[in-house]
Amino acid sequence: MSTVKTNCHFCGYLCGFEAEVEDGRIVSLAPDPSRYPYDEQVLQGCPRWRMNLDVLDGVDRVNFPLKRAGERGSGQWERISWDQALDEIASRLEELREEHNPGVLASMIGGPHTSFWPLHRFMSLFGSPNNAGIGQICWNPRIWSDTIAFGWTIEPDITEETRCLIVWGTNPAESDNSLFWRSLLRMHKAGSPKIVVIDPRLTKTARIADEWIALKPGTDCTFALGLLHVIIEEGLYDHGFVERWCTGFDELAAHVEPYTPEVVARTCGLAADDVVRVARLFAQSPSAIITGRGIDQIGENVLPTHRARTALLAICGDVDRPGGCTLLETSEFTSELKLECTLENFDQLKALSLNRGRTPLQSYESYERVKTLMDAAGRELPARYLTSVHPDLLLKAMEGAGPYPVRALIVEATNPLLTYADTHRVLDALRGLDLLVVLDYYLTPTAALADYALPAAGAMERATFQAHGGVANFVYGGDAAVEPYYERKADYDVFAELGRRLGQEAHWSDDTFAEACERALAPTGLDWEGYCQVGMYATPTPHFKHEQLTEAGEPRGFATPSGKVELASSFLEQLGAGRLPEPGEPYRLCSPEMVEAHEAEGWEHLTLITGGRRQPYNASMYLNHPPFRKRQPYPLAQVSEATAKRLGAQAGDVIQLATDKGQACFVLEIIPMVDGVIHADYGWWHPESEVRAPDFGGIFESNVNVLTSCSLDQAEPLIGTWAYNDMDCMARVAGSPLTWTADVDKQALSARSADGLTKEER
Ligand SMILES: Nc1nc2c(c(=O)[nH]1)N[C@H]1C(S)=C(S)[C@@H](COP(=O)(O)OP(=O)(O)OC[C@H]3O[C@@H](n4cnc5c(=O)[nH]c(N)nc54)[C@H](O)[C@@H]3O)O[C@H]1N2
Ligand SMILES: Nc1nc2c(c(=O)[nH]1)N[C@H]1C(S)=C(S)[C@@H](COP(=O)(O)OP(=O)(O)OC[C@H]3O[C@@H](n4cnc5c(=O)[nH]c(N)nc54)[C@H](O)[C@@H]3O)O[C@H]1N2
Ligand code: SF4
Ligand SMILES: [Mo]
Repeated sequence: MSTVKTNCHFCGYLCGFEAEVEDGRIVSLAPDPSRYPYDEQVLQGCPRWRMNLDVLDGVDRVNFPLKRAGERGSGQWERISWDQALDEIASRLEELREEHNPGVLASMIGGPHTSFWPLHRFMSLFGSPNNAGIGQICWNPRIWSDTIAFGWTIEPDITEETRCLIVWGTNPAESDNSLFWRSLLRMHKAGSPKIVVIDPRLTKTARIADEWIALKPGTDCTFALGLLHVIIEEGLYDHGFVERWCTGFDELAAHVEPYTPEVVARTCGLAADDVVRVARLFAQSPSAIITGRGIDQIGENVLPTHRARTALLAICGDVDRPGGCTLLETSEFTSELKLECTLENFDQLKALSLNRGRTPLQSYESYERVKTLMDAAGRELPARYLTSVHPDLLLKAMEGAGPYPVRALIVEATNPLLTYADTHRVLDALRGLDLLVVLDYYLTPTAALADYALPAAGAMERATFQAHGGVANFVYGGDAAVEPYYERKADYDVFAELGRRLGQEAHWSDDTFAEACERALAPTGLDWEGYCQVGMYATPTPHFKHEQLTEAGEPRGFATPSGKVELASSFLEQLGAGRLPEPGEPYRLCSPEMVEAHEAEGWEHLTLITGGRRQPYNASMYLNHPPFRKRQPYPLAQVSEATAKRLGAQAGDVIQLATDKGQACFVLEIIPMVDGVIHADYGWWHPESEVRAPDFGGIFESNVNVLTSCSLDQAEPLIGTWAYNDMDCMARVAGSPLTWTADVDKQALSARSADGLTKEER
């Protein structure tokens, strides 16, 4: 028996564990607060960590490489060796590359479940730019907007000095119910900083706020322009910082002039005084803003909202100072950019990029321009995330609508039939491929379609190295506790072995992921053992970096074309876009004809928001864990009391939602939220059923992405962000029950909606 330090990977914290290992198997786990995040309570408050051993050896894990034996999706598999699987995949990829071009291969990833640079390195060296992921609807708008405004990425810096914290479109009580949620509770109890929650729903987080701003979905940019209007008109901005460090202030002031509190209140469904109060609260410096997918997933409004956010921080003097936000440091360990090897093949990738001419910011061309600015400032941004292919363009290429065919796909750590937009379209596209390889823990609905379903090693079977997408000098994680069980392989090993078969040997000299991480860490002077002992490498981030003097005796400033914070963006102007943030239109999923026909049959036309996080699940994962299913047995949709009345529905009724794309059903819950809006859960399927054609484990019953779309026609035009919020749908009480609803306890449902907080939290 030995005791080994290792990590959980059920969420971004990667909490430290001590594992008791006997004969290569973990027999017990205990929290290890001596390592990151150094907090016993994180583990105590977490419903998931005890599940690690169940998942590690769960009965439904894929443990051996599987090859499709029958028709695609028939559920018939043949167990094969890794050598056979990788030899066959490599030779098929080589054939396809020769027949077409390297872009013939695409990849899809999901949330941050593993390190994705090995896949990206493999893709770069293969010569394909076609990696798709969640970038456009998650990380990229923030990274791009910060880079355009400040010349680098920022992170909120919430300290005792912070006067006001805006929690914007994020619900950490459910999505981050550990460390950050507990700090919010502490702030709430201390009465400082003042907490403003901007969310159409009265979430658990909103309940502890000083101000709950219940605006209509998608009106966030307008709201932000209203805040700027008040702050400028009342002269509450930081005159010194604006004069010394900002460009375009007069333009911005003129631009926000029409956004009076009254005008803004009408658009957002608020009172004019709400705008004024929040503006005055936020103008007390320093103040901070934390954002989430509430505003990352509102289609056309995403980039403008983030740009207005950068302007708010800048004019209030909250940039690069304690209590406001920090400009992150470039990593001393090897950057994501170097690890992913994009620069090796940059011109070829650029030439084949499907985004070319379609999403001018999310493109190799824009990346190149940013890179010139970054090089001068000694900074590096990852390229594969910021150039990732738009799913609409990728699906078109798979559908045969050019500009060249995409015929093969590697799916790593994602379940696109549940989590990508437009399930029917994704299903048809994946079905039509020549080669589909899925690397996952489970035979998910997506894996059920694969030609090769490959068994991924998970946390504790592989090292972890969480490097924040490469934009900070901060990495955490630790070592594996055991070798992978059965024949599972760590993601790195799969791509290294595939790469070596395809002429990439020179780039895969490290035998294991841990060795590759050790090499990446080397420039910091910390060795692998040291890293695994403390669980992290980080250095303090100094403030006021823009004022530091260079060797030439000049202040460093900001890495933008003007060297200042760009309130009006010259970078975007060069792309032919507006210099200032303008609100956009909502994303429509129902055609006027559909609305008319459904209304005639008694359906209601509502604004749709989706995927609000909920413990204990994570997207489409853990539905196979019986204790979790007991805790939350069915998918929910939420409306306000008034909207429920309009629908003629009560809590616990089954509600049917429809768009031009399809339909999905949920159990209704009534909560305080904006009227005329419905919020539906995401990720729901039935892992307990047979996962194969035609319904792939029940993906057509309550899968909200059957309703959604990623069409570029309505997306934000620079990055291509589509929508998971601020859409529309038709809704009515369903005529028939759901397979889930045997378990609905109507009384518990109405009691629960009264107050989401526990006694201690209140
Ligand atoms: N339990 C659990 N935790 C998770 C995950 C999970 O699946 N389950 N997923 C992880 C992942 S991948 C991510 S990206 C993070 C996301 O974490 P968060 O960004 O915190 O996501 P949510 O908790 O869904 O909070 C988004 C909030 O935005 C609100 N909203 C919707 N539309 C709008 C709008 O138009 N404007 C505004 N202002 N608000 C709006 C919603 O009501 C919701 O409360 O969570 C991570 N944590
Ligand atoms: N409608 C709607 N759609 C959304 C969202 C929404 O709010 N609304 N949110 C979007 C967001 S922000 C995100 S991040 C995505 C999340 O989308 P996904 O990441 O696709 O969601 P998961 O269901 O968590 O799928 C993760 C899969 O990875 C597997 N896995 C876990 N760890 C590993 C690993 O280490 N290696 C490998 N190879 N596999 C692993 C799991 O078994 C699981 O099947 O969904 C997006 N889609
Ligand atoms: S799921 Fe829980 S234990 Fe695991 S990393 Fe997240 S907070 Fe830590
Ligand atoms: Mo995400």
